[in-house]
Amino acid sequence: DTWRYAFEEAMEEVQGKYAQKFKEEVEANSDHEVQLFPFGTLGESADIMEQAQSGILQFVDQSPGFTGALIPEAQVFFVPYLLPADGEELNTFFRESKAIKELFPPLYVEQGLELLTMFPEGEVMMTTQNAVTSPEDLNEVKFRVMTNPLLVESYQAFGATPTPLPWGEVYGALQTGIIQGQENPAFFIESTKMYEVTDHITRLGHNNFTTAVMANKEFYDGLSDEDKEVVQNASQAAFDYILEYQQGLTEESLAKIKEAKPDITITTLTEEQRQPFMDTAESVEAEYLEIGGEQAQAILDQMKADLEMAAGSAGG
Ligand code: 6CS
Repeated sequence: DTWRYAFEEAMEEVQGKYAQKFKEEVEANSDHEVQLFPFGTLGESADIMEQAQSGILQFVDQSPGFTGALIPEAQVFFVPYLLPADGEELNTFFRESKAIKELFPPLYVEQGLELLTMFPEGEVMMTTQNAVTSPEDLNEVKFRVMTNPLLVESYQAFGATPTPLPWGEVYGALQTGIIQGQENPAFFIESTKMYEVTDHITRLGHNNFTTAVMANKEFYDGLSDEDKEVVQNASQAAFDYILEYQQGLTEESLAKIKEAKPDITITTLTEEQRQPFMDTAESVEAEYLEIGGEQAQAILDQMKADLEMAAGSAGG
């Protein structure tokens, strides 16, 4: 069979690299073929998700940034400063999280999806047209966020005017001044040339970009045990590969940006400058419990337990 797999990024971006590895593994270990559909070939993130739910696609990569309306619990990834900045710790969390492996899958099943994996795509940074060192600097800044209610809350708490938009509209909206800022990991800022339409990059350490890969549930349930194993093994191999692939990627991407645009500023906020942003975490977390669905509390508690485990094992 030919299995169709769509994702939200280009072939040579992180989701594309993951998908290529998944394809390679499936094709090496079965008679199936995987056909890849990068961003733009089948529509926006919301479109490919619908196609995966309806079974037109067998696999989809959609980030929780867009899954919030469908699975409100997935908004937990937008509580600021919840995920650790440390790479080792972060990877351990994603590798072993019980929230991801046991609590999230039934929520995806309710939407007709088999959750295969979640993985990090790098430290999220702001790129803006004016410099940002405090929430005051975001006053009146229309800041693009993914279409996720909790992310909107978070940027409101940061002092900005959050503007949810699908990805395809972001470059143009910055160019025409409809928005004045957006956030993304460094590799994506570089590859999509966000630096052409913004002048300042701010690292406030508030998040890491999480994404998720799923299969259509009916399709997955209909596979033989052998094929299910092929899919699971390919997911695991691609997961290991993508963490490895990203070693050093943030700094390399920032260096490329600096080379392409020498007068861009790249500012890492000090602890003191971060404090007012960190102070919003409590209220955003409370909001998550309000709007994060029935399992919000259970997910948050388990995430925190998983993060503590990751902190312990990475340190020791
Ligand atoms: O900001 C976005 O919408 C996009 N950012 C990344 C890193 N991947 C896909 C997503 O659509």
